Amino acid sequence: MRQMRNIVILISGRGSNMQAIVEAAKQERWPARIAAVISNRADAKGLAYAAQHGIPVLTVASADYPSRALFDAALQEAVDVFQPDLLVLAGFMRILTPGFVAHYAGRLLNIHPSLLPSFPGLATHEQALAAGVKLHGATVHFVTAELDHGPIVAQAAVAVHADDTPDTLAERILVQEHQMYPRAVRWFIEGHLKLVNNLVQIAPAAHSSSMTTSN
Ligand code: NHR
Ligand code: GAR
Repeated sequence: MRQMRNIVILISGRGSNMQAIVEAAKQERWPARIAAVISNRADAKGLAYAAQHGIPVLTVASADYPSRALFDAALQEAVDVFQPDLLVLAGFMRILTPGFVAHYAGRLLNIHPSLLPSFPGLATHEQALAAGVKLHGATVHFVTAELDHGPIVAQAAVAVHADDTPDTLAERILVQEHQMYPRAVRWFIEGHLKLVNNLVQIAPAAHSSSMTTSN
């Protein structure tokens, strides 16, 4: 039997992407365990789901730390207890310091709710509506020091409707996120994802063994 990989997931809120990953790992019998779910906020709703599913949960409260460097040091210490092969940001809302990002280089993924490189940062659905784009979506990327600029792993697009609000758009994109993010995490766990000249390559075997996204 192949060695089980450890996945640690960082959240700040609802945790629906974390939940999608937990469910896919179980249903598809990944050679991986969700070793821990860690939040930077004690009130993150997603912690209850993870705890109910027997996953170790803990909070490292960013509000308790006087600087980003001190918070990231505490977070890194908490994460490394679980010896992660992969660290997954799932609705995690704190910008991470270059030192933290370097420690997890090549094993740190994020899902961002826009078609990068358009609309990095916060309030992406408001940004998309203000720009009048007809397509919007989400991007899975490796995390680098430069916010929302790391190598792109996968993207899913949805149509923007004339009567969309930020909430209706977010809801339509979230459906795609829940399909795309577990698939990307699975590719990584199975060793099908690699970085070549700072671009992501995905082995053909990974593509053919799972659905492709289309809208
Ligand atoms: N850190 C680095 N270094 N690089 C990335 O690409 C990162 C990152 C940390 C988080 C997620 C990202 C997103 O997908 C992410 C990518 C938070 C903010 C932010 O401005 C921006 C982007 C992302 C996450 N956070 C505020 C801060 O001062 C706090 C906002 C809040 O607490 O509500 O950290 O969108
Ligand atoms: C998701 O749409 C995710 O892409 C986005 O927040 C939502 C989190 O939902 N992430 C960010 O905005 C990161 N800054 P979830 O907690 O239910 O997964």
